[in-house]
Amino acid sequence: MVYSPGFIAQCEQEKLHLSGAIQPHGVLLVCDRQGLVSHVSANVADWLGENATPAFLLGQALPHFLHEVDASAASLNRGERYVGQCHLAEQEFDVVVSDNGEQRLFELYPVTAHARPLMAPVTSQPLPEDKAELAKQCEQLLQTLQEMSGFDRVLYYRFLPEGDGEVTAEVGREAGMGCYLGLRFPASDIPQIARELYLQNPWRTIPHGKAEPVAIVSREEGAVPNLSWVDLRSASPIHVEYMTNMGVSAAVSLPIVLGGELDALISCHAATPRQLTVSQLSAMHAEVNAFNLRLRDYKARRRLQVFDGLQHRFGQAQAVMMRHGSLEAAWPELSQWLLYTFQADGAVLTIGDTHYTQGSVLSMEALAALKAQVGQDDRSVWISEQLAHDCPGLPLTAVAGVAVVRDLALDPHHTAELYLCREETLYQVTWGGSPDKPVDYRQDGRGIAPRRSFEAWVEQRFGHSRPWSPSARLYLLKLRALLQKAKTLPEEKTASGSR
Ligand code: BLA
Repeated sequence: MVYSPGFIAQCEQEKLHLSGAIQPHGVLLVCDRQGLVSHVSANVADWLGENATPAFLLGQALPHFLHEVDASAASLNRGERYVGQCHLAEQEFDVVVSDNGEQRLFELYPVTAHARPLMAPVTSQPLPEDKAELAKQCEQLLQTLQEMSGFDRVLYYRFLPEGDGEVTAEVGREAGMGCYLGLRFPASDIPQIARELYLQNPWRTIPHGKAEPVAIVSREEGAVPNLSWVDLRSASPIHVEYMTNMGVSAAVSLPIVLGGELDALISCHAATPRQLTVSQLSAMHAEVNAFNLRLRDYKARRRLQVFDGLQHRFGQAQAVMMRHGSLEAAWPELSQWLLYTFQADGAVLTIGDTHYTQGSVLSMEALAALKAQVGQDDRSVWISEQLAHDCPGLPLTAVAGVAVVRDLALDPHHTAELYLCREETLYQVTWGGSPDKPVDYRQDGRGIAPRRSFEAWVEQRFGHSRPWSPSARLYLLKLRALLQKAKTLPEEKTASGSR
């Protein structure tokens, strides 16, 4: 996929956390370590009373009505948040307090009585038994979130290893906002800096994309506070334009984090502006969290099952090696085991200049060229699922992917290598709009704008094999150890026989 470097740089350079502005549905007050107000949003008097102007508040102690919340949040560390309430005259506020390492930030959200929802109980579900059950629970989660939020459409947007994302579940298609299920979107639709922020926050809300941002006024000129943990932070103009192109006015995203990495984003869309209260968001977050924990446990259990299965298979391979005593003799049986266990279409064993083959393999010419190229690499296991790309110039036919296990040294005079081959698989990837055109250049020359078309766009991918699993490398190392150990068995037998 081709993106212009200038475009990537422009997206990635936007310092979202230093935007110097907030969205207008709340008020921001920032205190320095002395407890004096260092920044306020310019709309502060609209909510706190006409005397509470930035000029009046800046440099003063934190206003009295925030003291109780401040005391409750006393032990906050950098990046942590505390949710509380406070009153000023007749007005009630939800207050989210966070600490950015230099300052303490108070987000105030005015609450109207009718907006306060009943807390939905966290749905209790059993640990899913299989993939189908997991998918069902995921869809149920989206439905629950749609009911709790009143948003029109909720998507489960799953990240792929290369950073692109795919919509794997969707509810609310009947809202008439288009169907995104099964579509893939390029990594650049969510810049790295935004992903990092989603990793650190329980939700991100943009209740009214087109609402005019409110400037943050500083006591010291030019000092902008770090808003990494402040949901009120203004929305990126380029993302607002993207939302508009999608027909979306309001968005809420909730991250799914696994092993410290952003695995997915649950994205709620509304066609008209829509604001949720902090307690509604907290209740939604609790639902997402409960699902996240089940997903984590499901994956851990699946890994254990795969591991147990492989332990069993490796036991079989060991028995084969014991029966035959040498790699050469074991090959007819061992190669069948290899194809089955590693889901390969073919396998080649080379011992010195001799080749033993099984199934669909690389030509001898391609093998020699590959051997020369892989010889430069000092890793014991070398993997490719796109040989034409990774080793240009190889005379390839059916095979497009290979896993090489190197240095199965038999003795100082004979080295052995194993090649597991996978044939080419034709891939079709359906993108939400052409991935080669993630942006349009503005006609007025003011730089880039997000893409306007989300129509399904089909890409045919050539030269790929089915991907090797992330744990293939580990299992191949285990295989290498097993084969190296097994080849010494005949000697051991002799040794024990002569005793
Ligand atoms: C943020 N982009 C996002 C977010 C999503 C997407 C989910 C999180 C914020 C939110 O909740 O809206 C992308 N939304 C999608 C996709 C689907 C969807 C793919 O519903 C599919 C159905 N965006 C661009 C380009 C740039 C860009 C070209 O398309 C860069 C110049 C930037 N996207 C961008 C930025 C944010 C973002 C800066 C962060 C917005 C913020 O948090 O303020």
